[in-house]
Amino acid sequence: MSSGQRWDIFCAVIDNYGDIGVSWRLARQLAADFGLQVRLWVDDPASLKKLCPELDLSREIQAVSGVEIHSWHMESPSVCRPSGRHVGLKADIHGDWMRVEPADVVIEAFGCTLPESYVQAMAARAVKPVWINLEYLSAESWVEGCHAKPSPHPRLPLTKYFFFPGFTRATGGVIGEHGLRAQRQAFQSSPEAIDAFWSSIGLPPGQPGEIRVSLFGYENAALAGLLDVWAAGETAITCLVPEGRLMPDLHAGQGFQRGSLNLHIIPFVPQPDYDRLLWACDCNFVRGEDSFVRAQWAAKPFVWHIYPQAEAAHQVKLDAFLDRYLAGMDQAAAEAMRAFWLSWNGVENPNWPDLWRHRVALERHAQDWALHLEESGDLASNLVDFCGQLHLKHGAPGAAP
Ligand code: TRH
Repeated sequence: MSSGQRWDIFCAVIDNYGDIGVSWRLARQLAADFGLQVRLWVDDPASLKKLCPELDLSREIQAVSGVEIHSWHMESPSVCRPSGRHVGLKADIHGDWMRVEPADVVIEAFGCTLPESYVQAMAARAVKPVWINLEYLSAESWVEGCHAKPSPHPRLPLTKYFFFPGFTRATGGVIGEHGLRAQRQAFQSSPEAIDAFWSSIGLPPGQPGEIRVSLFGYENAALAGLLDVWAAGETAITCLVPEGRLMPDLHAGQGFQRGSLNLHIIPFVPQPDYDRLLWACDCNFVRGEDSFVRAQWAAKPFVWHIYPQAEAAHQVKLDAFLDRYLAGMDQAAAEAMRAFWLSWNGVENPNWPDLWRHRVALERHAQDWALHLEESGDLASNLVDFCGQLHLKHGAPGAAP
């Protein structure tokens, strides 16, 4: 894939910030690290604005961070995905995709369903675009067998490829920008940079002996119990909660002190600042997919609240990740971490003291894991390589193999 090549990413926001979080991060990396011309089509620009405050919601098309962002408008009633989630079919403001020239590579994020007339335009191109369906991240082993598999279109001369993020070399890897480790290490080794970051979100510098925890999430039945344990504990805990649904009655700048717990509501910050928050904290509570990956790159102990799915399908994914992540960790620490994660994803009271007494082992393992992630290759690089290989093999990359 050559620099200057055109890529389209389509993103339908189902809920929360994961779909757009992944799409926006990938779009920025493809533009910044590979010099590609990227258009991001998003059906809910207001969600993107939370992660990217520069976005002007009054404009249909605009360039931000090297990416051309387009509003993508609802055309017809929603359809049901196999996952049980409802998603709309979309068109542009004119409802006429035949006037939009498809890019060289087209990414359909999370099976969001491309507009039919856009697909027709893809098929009409002399050199067919590479068509990628970017799937959700999972640590399950079946992912390796399905990654990069082709699916010929039933009627048109097009092939869609299923690209699975994952944690091994036989998968697509996870998103990780070039130079990320160096950026993180420079930040974490600079007390001035860390203090400047705290100050930027209205917090004083950390105090000796204090533990700083970021707590991003949505409704969670285990929250009250955890706050009680922190309040009753002997160690000073500063808990930073991004403004949102976890504590809907409190707003940025508000908070409370209870026993050893000092809780602050902090602003929901742009994606690059969210990284700094994860890098600066001692432990991070994260969510769905993108914050989960960023916590791994932060190389700090973390706790994942997985996106809940029907019939507890998420439980299998959670176990699969734990099995992979905990392999090679000190056994007592691994058991405490598994128990804590399961309780944070259920309704039992999470046993914080039992987890945190393994702090040193957790920290060491988090650093090893971040290095292991790098070995799997990052998702954007893997995607660019994959599309380049198709191009070499077939000449017309999206044509049936
Ligand atoms: O919000 P999430 O739970 O998102 C999702 C969606 O529910 C989606 O439908 C589902 O499929 C997916 O999870 C698995 O969690 P996630 O993925 O971590 O997205 C949050 C994004 O918000 C992420 O890009 C980080 C970003 N963010 C900021 O940029 N600033 C902030 O202050 C915070 C707290 C988050």
